[in-house]
Amino acid sequence: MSNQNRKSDIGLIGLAVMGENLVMNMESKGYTVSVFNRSIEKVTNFVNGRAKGLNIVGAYSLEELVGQLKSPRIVMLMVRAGQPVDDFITALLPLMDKGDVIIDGGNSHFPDTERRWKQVEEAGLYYIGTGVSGGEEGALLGPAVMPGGSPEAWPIVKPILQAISAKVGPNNDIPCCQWVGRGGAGHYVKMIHNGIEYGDMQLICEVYQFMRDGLGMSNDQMHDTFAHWNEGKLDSYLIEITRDILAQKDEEGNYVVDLVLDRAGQKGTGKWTGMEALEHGIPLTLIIEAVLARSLSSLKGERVEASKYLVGPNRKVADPPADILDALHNALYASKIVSYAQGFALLRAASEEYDWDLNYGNIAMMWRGGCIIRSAFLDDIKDAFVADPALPNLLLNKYFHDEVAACQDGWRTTLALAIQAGIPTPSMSAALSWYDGYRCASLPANLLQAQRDYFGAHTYERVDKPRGEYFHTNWGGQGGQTSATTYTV
Ligand code: NBP
Repeated sequence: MSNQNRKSDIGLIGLAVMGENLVMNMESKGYTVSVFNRSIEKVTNFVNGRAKGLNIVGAYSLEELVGQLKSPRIVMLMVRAGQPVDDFITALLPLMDKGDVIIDGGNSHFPDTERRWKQVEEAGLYYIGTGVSGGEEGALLGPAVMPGGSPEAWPIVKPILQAISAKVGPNNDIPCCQWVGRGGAGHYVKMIHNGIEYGDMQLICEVYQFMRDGLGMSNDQMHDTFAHWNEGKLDSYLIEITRDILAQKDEEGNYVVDLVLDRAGQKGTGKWTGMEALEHGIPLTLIIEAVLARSLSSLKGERVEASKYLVGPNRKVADPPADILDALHNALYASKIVSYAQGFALLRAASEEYDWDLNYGNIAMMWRGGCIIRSAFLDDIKDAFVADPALPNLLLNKYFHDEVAACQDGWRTTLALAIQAGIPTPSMSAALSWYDGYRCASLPANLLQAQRDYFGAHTYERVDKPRGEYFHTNWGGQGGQTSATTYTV
C-alpha cells in the first residue's frame, strides 16, 4: 500500500543509530512509520536513502508528524536522554489529544520517567518509559523491550512493541517484551539490566587478565577457551563477543584487542544502579565494584606512574594446577550467579518500595533474548522465580545453591592464586566475600554495635533477650553497667 494513502501507525523522533534501526524493524513487521529528527536533513537523507520505497514517511515539523498519525496517536522518542526528552514532551503535549501515547525509548533515569509520566498523565495523555537493549543490531532485528508507565497505554502499544522485540523459547514465539509496571518501572529494570551488564563484563575481564598475565595464555588460546565455555553453562552474548574479539586482527596482522587503550568509559547507568543499592541498603557489591573498576581504569596516567613505585607480585601464577581453566570457569560462573542474585534482590527491594509488583520470571525472560546480557542461564533464573515468586534471594533456590557449591573449590582456588600473584579481581572477590557473609550466621556486627554504643550510645539488641529490646552499656565504666530500654520497632 502506498504510504500516501494511509495514516501511520506510529511516529518516531530521533534518527540516530537506535531510532533508524527501530523504524526499519517496525516497517519490516508491517507498520507504517512517520519519522522526525531535530536536524531535519537526517529525515531527508533517511527517507530518500535507506527507507526509500518503504512504508516510512518523513515529517518536517512536529505538527506534520502528529498530523500523519492514526488515533490514538503513538509517538516514540529515541533521542539522547535528558533535556531533549523534556523538550520534545513539552512541544508534543499541545499537539496531541487525550488518550494519545508518548513513549520514551532512550536510557532515561527512572526518576525522570516518574516525573514525566505524571506530567503527561496530568495532561490527559498516556506515557510509556521503556528500556530498549540490544544496540544497533538488536534495534534492527529484535531488541529486549522493557516497558513501564501508564498501564492504560499497554494494550495500545503492546502489539507493536512485542512485534519488534526479540523472540525466545522452543518455538521462538515468546516476546522479550512484557509489561513491567507503573511509572518508572520499565526504565528501572533497564537500569538494573545495565548494572548487571557492567558486572558480567568486569568478571570476564578479570578472567581475561588472569589468563593473559597469570597464565601467559595467547589470544588464540583464550579465544579457544571462551569458544568452549560458550558451549556450556556460560553460553551468552558477552562470552561470544569476547571469543570473537580475541581472534580479531587488523590489516597488519596485529590483534586489535592488544592495541586498545585500557581505559574504560561509562555513561552512568552502572552508577545509578549502585546509587539505588546504597539508597535501599541492598549489598550489590559485585556491580558496585565493577563500576569502580572502570573508574580505576580511567586513572591511566596515575596507574602508569604508580606501577614504577608500588611493589608487589608480578601477576604470574606460579605452578597453576592442571585444572586451572576449569577453576576459572567455575569462579566466573559462581560470581555471575552472585551478581544476578544481588541484582534481583535490588529489584525486589525497589518493587516493594515503589509498589510495582514486579514479575521476576518475566524479567528474566525479557533479558533472555535481544539484549546485551542475554544468556542461557536466564532460563534457570526464570524457573527459580516461577517455582517461588516470593524467593528472597536466588541463592536460596536449590538449583543455584547446588551450582555454587559445585563451583566453590575452583572459585576459591582462583581467588587465592590471584591474590598471591597480585592480579586484581575486584568483582570476583566481592562476590565471594558477599557469599561468605550471606552464609555466615554470626557476623562480627556484634563488635560493631558495641563500638557504636561505646562512642555514641546508639544501643544494641542482645542475643539472650527478645528482639526489639535495646540496651546501653557504660563501656569502660565501673562494672560496665548495662541499662535496658525497650522501644517499639
Ligand atoms: P543518541 O543518544 O546519540 O541521540 C541522538 C539523537 O538525539 C539524535 O536524533 C539527535 O538529534 C537527538 N538530540 C540530541 Br543528541 N540533542 C538534542 C536536543 N537538544 N534536542 C533534540 N534532539 C536532540 O542516539 P542513539 O545512540 O540512537 O540513542 C538514542 C537513545 O537510546 C539514547 O537515550 C540512548 O541512551 C539509548 N540507547 C542507545 C543504545 C545504543 O547502543 N546506542 C542502546 C540502548 C539505548 P540531531 O540529529 O539533531 O543531533
